[in-house]
Amino acid sequence: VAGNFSYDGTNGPSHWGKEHKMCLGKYQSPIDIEEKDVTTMTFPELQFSGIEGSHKAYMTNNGHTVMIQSFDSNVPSISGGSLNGTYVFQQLHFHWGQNDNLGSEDLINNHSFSMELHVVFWKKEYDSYEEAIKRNDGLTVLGYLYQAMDEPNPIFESIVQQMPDIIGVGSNVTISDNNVLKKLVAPDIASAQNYFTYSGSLTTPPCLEIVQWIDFVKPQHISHEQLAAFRSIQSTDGTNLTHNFRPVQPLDGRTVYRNIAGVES
Ligand code: SG5
Ligand code: ZN
Repeated sequence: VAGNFSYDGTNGPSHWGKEHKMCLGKYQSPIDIEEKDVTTMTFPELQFSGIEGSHKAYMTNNGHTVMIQSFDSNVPSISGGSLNGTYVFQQLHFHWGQNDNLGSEDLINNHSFSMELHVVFWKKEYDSYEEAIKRNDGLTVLGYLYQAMDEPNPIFESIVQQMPDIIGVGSNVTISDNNVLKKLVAPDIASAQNYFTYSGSLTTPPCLEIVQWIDFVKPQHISHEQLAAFRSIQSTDGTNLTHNFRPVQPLDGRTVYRNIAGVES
C-alpha cells in the first residue's frame, strides 16, 4: 500500500505534497469537468477485449479502498479511442463519500456523484505495471459514476454481500460472482463511446502524472443501502473508511475532450 496517506487530518489530501512532491504538480486529478468548456472530437472506437466469459476475481481492503483484482489468464484490455496502443487491466477500486451527496472524484459541472469506479490499465508495450508507471503514457483509468437511488444495482450484489469478510485492512475474499469483472469493466457497450478524456494523474500518492483519464458521461445507479456497505470497512488509521475521494485540482490550461461517436459503418 502506497504510503501513509489518508483523507483527513495531518495525512489528508492537503498534506500529501510534503512527502510526495508530484501531488503539487500542474496536471493533477481529479478535476471538475465543465461541459461548456470541453472540446468535441471523434476518436476511433474504444475497444474492449478479454471481457467475455467469466473471471475469477477477489476483493481486498487495502486500507484506502475496496480493490478488485483477477488471477485469471483471461485478462481484460482496452485499445482505440484516444489511446495509443493496448492497455492491460491491473485492478479496479471505488471512491465514495460520507453521505450520498458526494463521493465521486471527478465532478461534472461542479456536481458530485455518490460513488466513482476506477478501472486501472497499464500500457502493454511496457511489459508490466511496475515498468509502465515509469512512463508518461503508462496508465489509463476508466471512470464510471454512480448515483445513489432506492433501487439496488444487481452488479453490486456479491460485493455488498461479501463486504463483511473484508472489514479489516489487508483482508481479502474471492468474489462469488465470476461475472463481476465483466459487469464492472464494461457494463454497457452502447454507452462506452460517450466519454470525456484528459491527461492527469493518479488521485492518490504518489500522484504520478501518467494517466489518460476516460470518464464515461452516463451515470449508473447504486442503492443507498449498497453504498452504506462500502463505508463499513476499516481504514489505515483504524477508523471506518467513511470517505476516500480527493478534492478537485486546477485544470491549469489542459483541454478536456468529449468523444462524439462517429457514424457506424
Ligand atoms: C495506483 O494508484 C495504485 C493504487 C492506487 C491508485 O494505481 O496501484 C498499485 O499500486 C497497484 C500495484 O494502489 C493500490 O492498488 C494499492 C496496492 O489506488 C488505491 O488503492 C487507492 C484508492 C490510485 O488510482 S487512481 O488514480 O485510479 N485513483
Ligand atoms: Zn481511484
